[in-house]
Amino acid sequence: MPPSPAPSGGSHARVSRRLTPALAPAAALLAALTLACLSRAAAPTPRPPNLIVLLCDNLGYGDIAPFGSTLHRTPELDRMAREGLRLTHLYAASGVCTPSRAALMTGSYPRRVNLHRNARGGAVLQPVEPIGLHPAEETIAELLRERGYATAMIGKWHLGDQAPFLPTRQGFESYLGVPYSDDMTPREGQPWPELPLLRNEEVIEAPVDRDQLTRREAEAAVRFIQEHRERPFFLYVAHAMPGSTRAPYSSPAFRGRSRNGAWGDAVEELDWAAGQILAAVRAAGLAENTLVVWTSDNGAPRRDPVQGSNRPLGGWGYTTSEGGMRVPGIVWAPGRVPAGRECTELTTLMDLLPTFVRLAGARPPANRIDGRDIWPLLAGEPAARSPHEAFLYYHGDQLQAVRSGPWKLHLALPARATGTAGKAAGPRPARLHDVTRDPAESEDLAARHPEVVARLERAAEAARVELGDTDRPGRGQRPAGWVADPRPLRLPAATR
Ligand SMILES: [Ca+2]
Repeated sequence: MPPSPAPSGGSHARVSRRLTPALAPAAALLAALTLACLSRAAAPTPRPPNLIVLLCDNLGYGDIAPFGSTLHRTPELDRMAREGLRLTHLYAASGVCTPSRAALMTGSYPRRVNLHRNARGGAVLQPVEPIGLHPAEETIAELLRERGYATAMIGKWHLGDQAPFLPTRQGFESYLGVPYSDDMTPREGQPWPELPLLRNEEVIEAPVDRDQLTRREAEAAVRFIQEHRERPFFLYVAHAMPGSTRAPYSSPAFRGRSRNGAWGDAVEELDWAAGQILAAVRAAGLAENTLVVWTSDNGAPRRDPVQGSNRPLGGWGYTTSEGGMRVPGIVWAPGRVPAGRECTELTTLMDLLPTFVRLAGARPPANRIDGRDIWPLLAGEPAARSPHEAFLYYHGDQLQAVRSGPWKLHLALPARATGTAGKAAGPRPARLHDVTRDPAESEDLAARHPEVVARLERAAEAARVELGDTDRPGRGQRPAGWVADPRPLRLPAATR
């Protein structure tokens, strides 16, 4: 059953209705802020670090040399990894774009913020959707901005294309980018406009020249860094590449240059972009006070012929396989994060929010979140361990697997949600893997370790109570935002 898109009740509360109750705790918040300001005045803290997230779209675990690619040349990321830390058990909270990005921005599982599916039960938000990330959700950008950070977003947002859901309404002082995926272009029977490039809330180009996206994103990031030497900043660059098309885009300087067709060209331009951004940080004299995270929103999807690689992980993007949800991660912060190390502890993109809040000395979010502070792991503290007792693999609304320590249990399911359109496949039995030894998930150890299966099933049940599963609501879910009259994003009439 696809979920009802009905605005009344259910999971998608009207934006306006949700904003009023926020006034009640305002006095308490004001008091807390005043206290925070007073204590800061009494004991001035050093300038908190600049924080940069570089996120790629659909780039696989095995697509870059620091994670084993011998096909793509990624010299800039090689250097970043030599000077920084590789997170080799880093998970996105979903195998698809919108839920993964919602989790990164809010530190919460997609079901918690109700962006685990679109208004028709499909996997990701489409153009002209009535729903988006609820304006009352506190994003990384809002928490850091409140702490005095300059904030900017560049690139693919994909958390709602209507005005109340845009990055500028979620804590970003400026925005330049495409509001959703690079393949969401006009098509028969849909109200989808030409793919727009937005500056803040205004369409400045449509259709945008997709060949130039990575280059322009990198140049805008460099400019932002140059202009913000004097003030701590949070910069979120969500590259639209290699993206969702059969022939990813790259600028002429990179096209036809790799050994892996259009996909490889796009990956190598993303490597160049990372190099430009790190060089700008160094040139601004900010290397000793900046932390950069480079990662991807989910694994490379299955394509014929093959494009990206998730090797040595099993499975493809858009699924709950390791290849779908484990992503490459590099953390670079010279002098703070020790160089040339690997972290094999389980971490997630949801952990960025609480970790950044700690580093910035910002206020933690008022609502419950699922991410944990992983600074002890990033700093290389020898006794540091994963703060996650269990990690949950949801596909759309369905809980499909749980990992704890080395063990991943694919739950027994009467019908398995699959694909990006919310379709269901037949039943499947439980399977247990030690994903630290068997990243391809080929050897089923369920019969040999019934006690582990039972423990992970208990963890799954606890997750269902809090976050829900399929049609069962969870007590910890919060509504998505909703608008009554979604409109396509178009160029202003005068410039069309
Ligand atoms: Ca994606």
